[in-house]
Amino acid sequence: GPCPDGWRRHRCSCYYFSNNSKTWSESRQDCRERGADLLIINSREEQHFLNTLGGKMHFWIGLTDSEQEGIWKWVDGTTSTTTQFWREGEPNNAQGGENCAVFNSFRDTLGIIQSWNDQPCSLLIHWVCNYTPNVS
Ligand code: 2F8
Ligand code: CA
Repeated sequence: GPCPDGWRRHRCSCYYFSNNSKTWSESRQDCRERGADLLIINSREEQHFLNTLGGKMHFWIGLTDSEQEGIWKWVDGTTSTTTQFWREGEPNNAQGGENCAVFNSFRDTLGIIQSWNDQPCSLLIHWVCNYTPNVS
């Protein structure tokens, strides 16, 4: 297939789910060494795909407001305007020190899937890399 061994394919993109835990920056570095970057979620469909995987659903995504508090940017430099995928009450910059986003899905009592949370970038968490192979 178009994705390397150990990667999962969904639509046109390849996904790598880490087996260990790192800080957000170290996770991003790992992805770059793999010719990818931390996961950017582009659509509701992609968010849904990730929600259906189950298992350990707690990983860094490529979204940070380190540059400017409250302005959430993807690792490709684009600004995220999505509010619908954050967990209720998030992002809250708890204790003034949460600048990196984790995908941390669970179903609330109404059956609504709650997902993203901001957490301190220094936490050691699993991560997901992704990239879209060129068609040639
Ligand atoms: O209640 C949500 C809140 O839970 C924790 O703080 C008590 C999380 N903190 C860490 O994961 C370090 C917050 O990010 C989260 O907003
Ligand atoms: Ca938070």
